[in-house]
Amino acid sequence: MWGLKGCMQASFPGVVISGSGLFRPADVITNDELVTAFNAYADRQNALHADAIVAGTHQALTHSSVEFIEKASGIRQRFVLEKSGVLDPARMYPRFEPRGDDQLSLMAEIAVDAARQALADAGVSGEQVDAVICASANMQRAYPAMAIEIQQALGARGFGFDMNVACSSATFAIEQATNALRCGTARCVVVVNPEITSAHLEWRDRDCHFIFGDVCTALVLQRSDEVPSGRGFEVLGTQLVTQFSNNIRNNFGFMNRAEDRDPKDRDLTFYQEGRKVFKEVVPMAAAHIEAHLAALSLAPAQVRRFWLHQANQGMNQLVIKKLVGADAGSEVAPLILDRYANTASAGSVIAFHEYRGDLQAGDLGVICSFGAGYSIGSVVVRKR
Ligand code: CO8
Repeated sequence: MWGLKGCMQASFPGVVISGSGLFRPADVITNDELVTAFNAYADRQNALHADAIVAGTHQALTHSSVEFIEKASGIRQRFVLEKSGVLDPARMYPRFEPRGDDQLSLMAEIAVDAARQALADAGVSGEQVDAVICASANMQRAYPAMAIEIQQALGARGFGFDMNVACSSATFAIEQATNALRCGTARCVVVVNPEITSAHLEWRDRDCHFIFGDVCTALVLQRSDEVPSGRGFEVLGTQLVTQFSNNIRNNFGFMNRAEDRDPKDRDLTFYQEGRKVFKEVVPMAAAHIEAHLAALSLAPAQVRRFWLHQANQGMNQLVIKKLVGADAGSEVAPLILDRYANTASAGSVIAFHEYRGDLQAGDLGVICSFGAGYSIGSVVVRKR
């Protein structure tokens, strides 16, 4: 069927996730380090504005606390690409050297690293790949698409494109890859999720400075008839939903200059109504997974593993309790957010990457993301 254009397959082949990869930065920031830096920043700001604070025209900043972070989120540390800038109280964001157009960009570099691991895991070479989807909550630049730079670096053929559905970028991309493979427009697709969250997190905001970490995940998806039996996870179904919400936003974009905006305006980095997100998204996510499984004539109790989005331990606890009465952090719903924090779209894929080796042929699993948009994506898989 090679060479068909558009959805022209007479019968749809099965699709298999045949490999996964994970790029993890070398730098780690513990909650202790994070809170020490934040509190030093707050003290500096309060000293700078001491008179205005006394006059009541400027609000004093309050200290952050490790206890709050661990209780409210379950996060204990995060990986970041560059920690010295984040922990510098006079700066509070990472330091990246600008690269020339003739150099591989940073986002492509971490994506290529994760993609090569996933290809090695799948036993596939770069030139066998004929589609690259770069799916992430933030792209390093407007164009050319990150995916095309990654495609070239991998020595892949075919096409590449970028897509952004915030925290659900990975699951939405898995559906696009699955559709391309079923339609015959591709035979081997790489999905990469480079999340450089440290560059668009507001590290100076106590309410959210602890939430995110940097990472890149990659998956290889292939037609099932091209993957040796007994390898990988067959995709049984994908289901996506979106519902508009202003509760998680970032207004950074190409219009800012024309709007004469101050680049330091608070709404030009991540901001959210965390409590509303928590309350609204938990029931949506649990109902979504239940409905998706029901559509496949499956019940949650038949699922061996849920690789859930990794934003907040309490959220996962409620979702998994509602579904199967189990605990988040148990082998049914492993947690990785204690070590990685929220890595936007990569979280559920990290959980899949780290907690899939023990599944036996026939075992069922669900990869599920939930986040900004709102957006929810689920992928039901069966170990081959
Ligand atoms: N230290 C000490 N106290 C604090 C701190 C802190 N760091 N932060 C807040 N407090 C205080 C508050 O001031 C408040 O005090 P008071 O009661 O006196 O007013 C109290 O603690 C409680 O505050 P909250 O109600 O805000 O705390 P919560 O218990 O709700 O916990 C969480 C906050 C952890 C943020 C929680 O609400 C949560 O996790 N919600 C879910 C959020 C979520 O999942 N968001 C997903 C967004 S990610 C996504 O979709 C991708 C976006 C793109 C990526 C962007 C990358 C940068």
